[in-house]
Amino acid sequence: MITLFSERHALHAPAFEFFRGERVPCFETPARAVFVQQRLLQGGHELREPHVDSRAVLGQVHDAPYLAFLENAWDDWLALDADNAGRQPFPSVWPVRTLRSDVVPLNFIARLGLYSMDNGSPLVAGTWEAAKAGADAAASAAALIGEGAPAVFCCSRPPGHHAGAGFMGGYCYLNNAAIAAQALRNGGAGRVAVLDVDYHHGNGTQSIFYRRNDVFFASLHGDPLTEYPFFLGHADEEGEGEGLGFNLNLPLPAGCSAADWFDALEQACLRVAAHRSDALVVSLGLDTFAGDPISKFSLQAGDFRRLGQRLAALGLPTVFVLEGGYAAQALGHNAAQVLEGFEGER
Ligand code: OKP
Ligand code: ZN
Repeated sequence: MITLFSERHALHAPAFEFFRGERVPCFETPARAVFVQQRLLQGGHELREPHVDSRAVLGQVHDAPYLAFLENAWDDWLALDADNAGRQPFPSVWPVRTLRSDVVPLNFIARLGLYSMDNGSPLVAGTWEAAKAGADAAASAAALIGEGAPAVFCCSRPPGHHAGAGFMGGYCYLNNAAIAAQALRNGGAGRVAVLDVDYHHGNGTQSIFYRRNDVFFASLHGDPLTEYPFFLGHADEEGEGEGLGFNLNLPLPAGCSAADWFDALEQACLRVAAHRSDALVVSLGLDTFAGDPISKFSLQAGDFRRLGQRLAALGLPTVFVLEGGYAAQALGHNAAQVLEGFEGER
């Protein structure tokens, strides 16, 4: 499968995140993309550089003030203190209920909170450039689909599906799946479906399209009652206004079996088919793997092949976007199973 890969992903290599109240090494590492890149090269897949600048579509998916903050964040951080070069900033206060989010503070950490949903998205010097490379891959994938490619895989990181129009969160900065979907719309697809199979609910993607009927969003994920992102992803979220009926959440209990997961996948695929989309975007999180260190589903490599086969049966031009998957050594093989299952079925 045509795979888009940029070495620029490696510019985002934060040292720490917070986990269970402690500062620990990041789970979301450059090695993840390198394992996938290497396995796909071995498997004979064609790797290409992203060739489309996503700037215009970025402005359709994300708010301008958020984009400006993210692009300039590192320079602003350094301007405060040259020693900040060796420090990762984290937010510590957020404008939740009763607090105002309409006045932008001057304080950097306060602005970081305004433009974040959690403290789970470490910022480093290369964050913008790496995230932008992922967005460029998403826009490039849509362009290739427009030229007739049957399927394209974006081997990009950091992931994107938790990032909303105006905020980062959960290791995500720019919403690559939403960018691919919007770019497909711009390229002439009347209707697009986004299917999110990451372990975690794609709250950012859902919220970006929640009031729209041209992009159907479906997700199967760990129940937010117990699993991140906790505050979105319930079954009663069906869309709003014109978007009512164009959002489907299938929360599953942590620890559920592969059989239960495939039952939910089948429901999601039937709804995707009913939407009569012209193209499909798959938020391909592989943290549903049994060996994942932060997730609690139990898929094995063979299940990922079956996932690829089921997606191929939808018969749609498809953009795959890499999201989560933190068993880094297994990530290349698991990703390849999806892509090769998909191609074997066509
Ligand atoms: C991203 B993706 C917060 C750490 C919590 C949440 C997991 C993010 C998963 N301090 N991390 O959906 O794979
Ligand atoms: Zn995830």
